[in-house]
Amino acid sequence: MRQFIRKNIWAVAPVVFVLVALVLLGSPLSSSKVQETPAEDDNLIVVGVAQVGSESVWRSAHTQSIQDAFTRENGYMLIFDNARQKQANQIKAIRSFISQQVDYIVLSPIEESGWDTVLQEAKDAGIPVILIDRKVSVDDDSLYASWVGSDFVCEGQDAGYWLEDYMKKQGREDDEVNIVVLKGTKGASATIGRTRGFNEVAKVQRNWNILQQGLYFLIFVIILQQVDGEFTTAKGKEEMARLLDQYEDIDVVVSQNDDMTFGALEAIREAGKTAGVNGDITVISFDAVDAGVELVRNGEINIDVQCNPDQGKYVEQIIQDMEAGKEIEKAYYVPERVYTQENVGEEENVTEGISG
Ligand code: GYE
Repeated sequence: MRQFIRKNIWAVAPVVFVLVALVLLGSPLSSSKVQETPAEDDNLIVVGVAQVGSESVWRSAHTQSIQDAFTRENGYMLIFDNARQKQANQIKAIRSFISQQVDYIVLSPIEESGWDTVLQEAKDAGIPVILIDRKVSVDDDSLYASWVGSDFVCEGQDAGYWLEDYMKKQGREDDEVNIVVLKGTKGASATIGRTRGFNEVAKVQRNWNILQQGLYFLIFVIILQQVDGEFTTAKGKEEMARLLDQYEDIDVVVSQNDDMTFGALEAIREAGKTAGVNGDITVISFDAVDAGVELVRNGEINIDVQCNPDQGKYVEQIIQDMEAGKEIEKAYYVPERVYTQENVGEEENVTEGISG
């Protein structure tokens, strides 16, 4: 009998142990305590963000502003995806946000085209999409709720008007001016807008100069050469080196972001030339990240057109407004300024807040 009991105690011991453990820990069979999300998570707004990548200093600041805005303390659960410069990755991220049934999707689209299908899928799932930074070109505008970003055309125009003015001030308005343009990612709103804005101003100058037609008395000549620098320092350097090799006499480089400018400046140095205020080549840049503004201060960059990366808080405000059932605008522009050597020390004179 004793032997029987000893034998059977060992047989039932694991079962008893499991039962005791279940009672002590709370049984997953009888209640849902195990792995349950903390109660307060139920109230968090879940936001899936599809970011372009981390190609530039500007992009890092942009990502930071998003992460600062969508914190737990502010009431959010942020699911952040870095697409590493591939539209296919962004589309995949959006589909995963849809299957996770997030409350909002925030998309910084790498390029403008190719979004109709996936944004329709988000719409069908009832998930509002808010665009940040760049835009999409879709047949149906109702595929996104709103957009927050920069006026890229205006940035390009600012660069063009500055150059026109600079040439006049230097008494060089009658000179031939050879310009090269380092363009950003193909098909991206920043590239399209900055190019369009600058070309608008340049085109007017071109009217004075149709050199090929032999009108030599029309004296202000702009020769534009535009190449892709993909918004990276490495590509900016490579393209600038190639251009310096190809063209003896480059007067101006328009570089569509600071990272490409940093590369271009290296290439200029390596070619034995000088850049900036007292240099051989006038340098126009975009973004105005801290290191860019520093180069304006020391004269290596002539003008840096600011692109404001601090956009997360505005998207967060849009979501709050949507939650409160308020009307929202289709587009919001962030405040921006232009840095030149003359004004670089001055306080920011931009107004806070966005304009619709
Ligand atoms: O200028 C560049 C970045 O879309 C405004 O993308 C953005 C641009 C920015 O990589 O540095």
